[in-house]
Amino acid sequence: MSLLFRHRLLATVTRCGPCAARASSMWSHVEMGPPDPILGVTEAFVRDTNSKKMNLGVGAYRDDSGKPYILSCVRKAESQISAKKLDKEYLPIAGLAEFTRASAALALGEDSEVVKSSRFVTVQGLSGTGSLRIGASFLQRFFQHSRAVYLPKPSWGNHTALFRDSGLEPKAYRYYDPKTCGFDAAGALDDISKIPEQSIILLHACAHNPTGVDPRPEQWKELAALVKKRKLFPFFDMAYQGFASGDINRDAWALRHFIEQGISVVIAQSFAKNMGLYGERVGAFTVVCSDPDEAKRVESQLKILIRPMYSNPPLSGARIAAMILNTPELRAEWLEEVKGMANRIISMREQLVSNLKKEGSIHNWQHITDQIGMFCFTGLKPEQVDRLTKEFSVYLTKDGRISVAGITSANVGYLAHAIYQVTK
Ligand code: PLA
Repeated sequence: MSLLFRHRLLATVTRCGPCAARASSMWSHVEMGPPDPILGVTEAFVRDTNSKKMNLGVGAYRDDSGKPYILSCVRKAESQISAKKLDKEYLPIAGLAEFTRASAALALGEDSEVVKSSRFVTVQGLSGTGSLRIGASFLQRFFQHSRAVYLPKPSWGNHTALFRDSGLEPKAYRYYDPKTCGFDAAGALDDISKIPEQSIILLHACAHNPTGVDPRPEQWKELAALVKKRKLFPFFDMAYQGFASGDINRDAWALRHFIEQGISVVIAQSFAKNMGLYGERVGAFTVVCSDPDEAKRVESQLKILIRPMYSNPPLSGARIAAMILNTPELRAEWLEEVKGMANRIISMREQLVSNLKKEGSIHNWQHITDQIGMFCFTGLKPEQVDRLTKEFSVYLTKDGRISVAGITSANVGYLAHAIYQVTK
């Protein structure tokens, strides 16, 4: 039936119904959807006219004057690229080779046996989200054992929708203990030991979002042993390499430990945060394989998945990241800048706690400094979050997560005052 004919038929049929005027339109059945739990916070923030307003919703790094921060290595890479007067031809389906190779080596380690023996494939993705999505589609098509993906509870809000929309079934394992505002090691091990064998398990490589709580190395070892014993298949989401400790190798330790234990993994990387390339959408998806031949076959199928989605990835951000990763001076400068960002966040955590004490708060806020990475899971209740927003124009997600990267020396006192007022 032609589309036009179907439309007319629908219009005729519905015109006889009770809500004829409304139903005659093509999209009358489309209901208003809710705003995004994270990006919707920014929309509300933008509408607020209070000069003291603070956006601690989205995890976007700000400098100490509250401004978006463009890394100096990024500026230099951009001008070097511009001087080369390069063309703007399509990239290959799998992306810029100089970028994907360097990205894999960054995650797996320069001396990684996997890299040296070429038993991996990395394709460029649209930042972390797009790389996760390629991975989810690949697993949906080729993972033979199960549809279920076990996510830590809580996890980044978008994980559930992302895996569900890719045809997988998100489920959960215990991760966070609200009583200690820390890692629920016993709960996690207990739940993971009951996950059906050969299921997919999602792990945050470092700087867990939203909690800021990571397992300690000996806890990671226990998790790896259990994952191996239960033959689970880990999907590492690595969106914050360098942001947890300021050291890219330290932040990759858990991922590398799993690989050293002989566990097969896939990895989604993002350069949004650690290079400040948010809007450039630079990321990568890697499958660790058993040999180079398998890697070639997996690559061919990844390309078949990508081609009808967006054909090939964008050029400019990948060029910037590749130049930084592959040019020793720029890379050295980048590592310093990552450390600088991580340190400013750590210092804001300390200042927030000392200001809360100064306000007279009697609560134990130690978790603010114990937690790591971009976020702090404050433990604030939804009513307290509402008050922070309504009375103080402090914007954060409903779950009480704050992006510590959005706090500055100038507004940390105001934030502490506001938190004190809603928690005293
Ligand atoms: N994975 C995790 C764990 C993340 O926290 C984020 C971003 C991504 C992947 C995807 O990032 P990318 O696509 O921009 O590379 N989380 C942010 C932003 C920073 C967001 O929600 O989109 C957050 O505020 O949680």
